[in-house]
Amino acid sequence: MLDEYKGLRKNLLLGIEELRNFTLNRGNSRAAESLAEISQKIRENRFYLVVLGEFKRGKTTFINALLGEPLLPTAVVPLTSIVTMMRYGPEERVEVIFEDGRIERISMQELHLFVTERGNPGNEKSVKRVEVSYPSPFLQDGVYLVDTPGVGSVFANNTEVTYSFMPKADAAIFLLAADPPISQSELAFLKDVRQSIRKVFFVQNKVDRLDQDERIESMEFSRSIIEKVLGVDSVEVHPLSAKLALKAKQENDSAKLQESYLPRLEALLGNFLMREKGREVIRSGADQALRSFNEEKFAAEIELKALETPLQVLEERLGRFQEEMKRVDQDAFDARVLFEGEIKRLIQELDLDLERFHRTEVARMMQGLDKAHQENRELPLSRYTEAMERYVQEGIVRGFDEWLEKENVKLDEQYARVASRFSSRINQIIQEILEISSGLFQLSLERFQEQESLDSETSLYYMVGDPPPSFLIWRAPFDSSPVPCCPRTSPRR
Ligand SMILES: Nc1nc2c(ncn2[C@@H]2O[C@H](COP(=O)(O)OP(=O)(O)O)[C@@H](O)[C@H]2O)c(=O)[nH]1
Ligand SMILES: [Mg+2]
Repeated sequence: MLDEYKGLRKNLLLGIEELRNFTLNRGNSRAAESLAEISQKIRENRFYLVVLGEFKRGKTTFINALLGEPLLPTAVVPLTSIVTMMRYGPEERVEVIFEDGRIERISMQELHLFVTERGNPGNEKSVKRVEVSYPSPFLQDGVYLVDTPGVGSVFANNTEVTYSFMPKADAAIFLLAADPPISQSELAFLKDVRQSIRKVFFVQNKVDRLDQDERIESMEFSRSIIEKVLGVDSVEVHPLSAKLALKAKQENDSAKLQESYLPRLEALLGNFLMREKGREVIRSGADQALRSFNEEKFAAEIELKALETPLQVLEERLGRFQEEMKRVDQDAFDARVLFEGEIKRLIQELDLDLERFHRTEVARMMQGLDKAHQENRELPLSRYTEAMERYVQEGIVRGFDEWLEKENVKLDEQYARVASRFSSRINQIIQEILEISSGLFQLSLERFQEQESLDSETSLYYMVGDPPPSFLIWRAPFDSSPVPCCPRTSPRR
């Protein structure tokens, strides 16, 4: 068994090396770099356990709870904007790896300047990732615990960072929150996760916000919806209160720790890692290498075809292709203008809703805040702060969450209506391009058969964040401009 495993691993590494040489010879340095990363990961037997979920679900708090220290910054607003990898090291050490390959050692206190939206807005510091070494037993034997930016917030680049990491992951912990329950956009994200990652653990965090009956009901609700959406019948959802778990570990309070459900989850993850880690590292390495191989094969096939075709014929075909494409471009442009018009109308409607919310609810919240201040002003400072924080959490954050949830449902419905009208038009255009190119260049169509679906896979996501009032960001099929309120490309693998 061990020999078989070693043989498999050796052959896989040889295959990846051969492929890497091939990509280097073809001048594809990006593919070569990514193959080198895959190979290093297999050699070092690294296992990437990635924590995924929408913003504010408690991903970072969960990682802190697993490690038993509030190491990574958390907040009530979307905070993490960079992939942070926690790995084993005999002492605490933080390294920032920049896009250009530079590595800078920083202190734990400086971490927020690099990994948060506030400290590093829109990733202006060009950080590729941050690696934190920490002497936690959970991280021993090559386990990397990966914190990702939440998807679905106003910061679209956060979503893209998470999507680009997903294909590298060996297993995922998908965090939901007990309150609010699972949303449409969360389900759309989950479908994408399942396309890249085989093993996903579902965790329902923040169960401390619910009583026993509500907790059971809400977990059952999430379970049945996930099963329906993924078309499977054996989903398990694990309860958790990451916040309570972290507090319990810091206070060394074992009764509280049991109440947080973390020990059960730790045992489950520990078991899984012990049994499956080696196999999963090989399996996901092979998957990634195969994807890379298919891409190279396809590119080489095109080159070969071009070499076999006489130059004159090729130029003539290219000319015809460009002519045809001009017409298709015009069609696509018209569709885009119409679609954007519809989206603008939706945004205006949302702005009106927001204005209404501002006038009524925000005014009510401010009155509540004032009232809480009046009621608690005589208390000592620490109790005063506690009471005010409680009001902010219960009266304001919760109020926003409820409004967002309702708005999300309404917008999802309206967006789905607009999207279904345009998706068939887009698919027609894609089909035309495929037919033109396959007719002229005799290329196999299978590679392109993935059609754009606006209505089922795509949804809009938004958040009331720093840049109000028009705060929409779309996962739509056209533009990739990062400006809020503009249609943008749906992040894909
Ligand atoms: N009540 C409660 N709040 C939590 C829990 N876990 C996280 N939070 C809070 O949720 C907010 C977002 O947490 P964070 O870890 O930054 O979420 P992330 O965006 O998913 O990384 C913070 O205010 C946390 O204190 C939990 O188990 N219970
Ligand atoms: Mg976070």
